[in-house]
Amino acid sequence: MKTQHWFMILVSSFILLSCFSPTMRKIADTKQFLLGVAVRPSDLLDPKDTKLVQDNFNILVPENIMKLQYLRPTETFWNWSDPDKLVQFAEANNMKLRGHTFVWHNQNPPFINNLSDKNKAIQILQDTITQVLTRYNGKFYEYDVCNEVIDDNGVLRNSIWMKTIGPEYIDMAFKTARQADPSVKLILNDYNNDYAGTTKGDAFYKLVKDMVDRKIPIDGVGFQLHVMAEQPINEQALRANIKRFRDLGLSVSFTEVDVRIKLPVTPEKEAAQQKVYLDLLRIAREEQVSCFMLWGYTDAYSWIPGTFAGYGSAHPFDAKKNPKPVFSEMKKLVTSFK
Ligand code: 9MR
Repeated sequence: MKTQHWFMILVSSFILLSCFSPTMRKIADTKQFLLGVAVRPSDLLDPKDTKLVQDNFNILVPENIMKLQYLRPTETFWNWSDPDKLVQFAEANNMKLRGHTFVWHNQNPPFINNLSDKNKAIQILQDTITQVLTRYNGKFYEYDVCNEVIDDNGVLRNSIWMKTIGPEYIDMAFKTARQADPSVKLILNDYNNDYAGTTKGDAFYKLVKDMVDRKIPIDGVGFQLHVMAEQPINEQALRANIKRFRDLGLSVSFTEVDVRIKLPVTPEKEAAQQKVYLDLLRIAREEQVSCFMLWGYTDAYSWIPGTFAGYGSAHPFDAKKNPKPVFSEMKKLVTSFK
């Protein structure tokens, strides 16, 4: 046979194989592994982005649209249209949803940033949570009720909620959420809370344990895990931390995973990044982490370069939205899950 014929056979087998190789979504479903991503409205509008999200993930979290700055920009105006579309999209595609977030020090509208009266602040906090969880009753798998309540020194952050209401705002938020929707898992989410034996990690644990001891309705904790390729995962400290929360009867979610690289990108740095992504995935599976969320899939829309000058390439798809080698390795790893 002529060389061209062999070439044609090879090309067609490759095309056939890639048509029939299961998607990451399918593999994750088969393994009963919740693998998700933070999405923007454009992910649900642009057909190319939509397909990518459908083909790879079985749980979604809104990157920004459910933050109060967007969801409730004034006391009387609610922007339900984007969250409604997200909820419909998730339902149509049989995906789960994480909610993010009610009580935070960041991305609040002016009417919240300007609060000064304690009773008014309590009313806004309770009303916001109740309205959202009434509208979307039973629709969310988990919700970040409070986000980043501990500051980098391991003490309660002096947010607008702390200033106006005092430390009891956290209990109030969880109790209100439980009352509004008994089915959603209520999560306390934070960054740099992932290792046992660090100032912030231990302060976070102490806060959560105290809530559990006092029977505040908290179901789980979120580790954001915005990490650096140059810093290998401290597996022992991460596993010890997951274990102590699970011993309290709580779930642990990896909520905002990305692995930034100090530019320029080199093959060595990509190898280090791959190790971090794979370590986190493996640990998540072995420790029965509730869900594994990527904080965005593509470098095209990344929050990293704007926040960490000199860093980038943090996501498993490149700026043209093509999978990087790290994503193929992640797919292999999920395929190998027992
Ligand atoms: O990715 C989000 C970015 O688009 C926003 O500009 C930014 C504002 O602070 O928030 C980013 O998401 C954050 C998340 O809500 C909470 N944890 C840290 C994330 C990265 O900053």
